[in-house]
Amino acid sequence: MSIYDYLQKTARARGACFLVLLDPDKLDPARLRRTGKLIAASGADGILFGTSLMMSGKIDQQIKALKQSSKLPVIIFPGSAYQVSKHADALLFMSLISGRNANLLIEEQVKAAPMVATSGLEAIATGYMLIESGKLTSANYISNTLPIPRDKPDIAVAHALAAKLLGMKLIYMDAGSGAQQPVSEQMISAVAKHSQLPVVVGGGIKTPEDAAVRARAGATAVVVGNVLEQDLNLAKRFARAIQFKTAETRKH
Ligand code: 1GP
Repeated sequence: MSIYDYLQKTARARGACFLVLLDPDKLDPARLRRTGKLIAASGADGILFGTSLMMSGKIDQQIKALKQSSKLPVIIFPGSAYQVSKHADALLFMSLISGRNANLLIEEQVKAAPMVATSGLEAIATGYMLIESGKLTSANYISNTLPIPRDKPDIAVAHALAAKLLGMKLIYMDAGSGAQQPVSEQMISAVAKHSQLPVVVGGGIKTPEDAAVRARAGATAVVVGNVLEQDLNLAKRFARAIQFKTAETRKH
């Protein structure tokens, strides 16, 4: 089964998928396998791997070690054309559609395309939107773009519809890593309902309650990064909150 189908099937069964975001620049090489094992033991549905900067240059080894430590799919969430590795299971082939920076709308994709095409990776065409989050995030600064205002779901819907008409298969709404405020449930439900595309949401999700609200609003996958970098033991609680159908089945 493709990763794209796996994400949708898992979301239908569990409520939403729980994806843990790992930043290659912050990974301790000595603990990589242990990190992978802990994530798998938490009940997560997959690992997203990527960063808006990239200092490490060792993504092949890092992804290999993660793949050896668990059966979870590793999906690359690239900040640039350099973040491609054939050892992953899939790659979000993203265009930053909320911005008007030609470099991130199409240029990085042109540079990466030959490598992605020969890698054998499943490339998931993704419309990536940055949503205003209360403070300047690295993603906004590095991308040199304006985010979509957080209280304007109609603007987000128009972007998602354009992405769908252009043939994109997935929408990622991101408030940016460490965002003050995560994407609102109103915006998530509006985009999911009108686009009928699977929606991934992340950025600034700090508690299982924050995550549960976003899963129930109609996200196909909820991404948590920063908070788990501080304490990976919290991952189990996030899994239970995001996979709300599983928890409901357990109660009955
Ligand atoms: C950022 O969506 C991710 O691109 C995750 O954000 O690190 O704030 O959880 P956090």
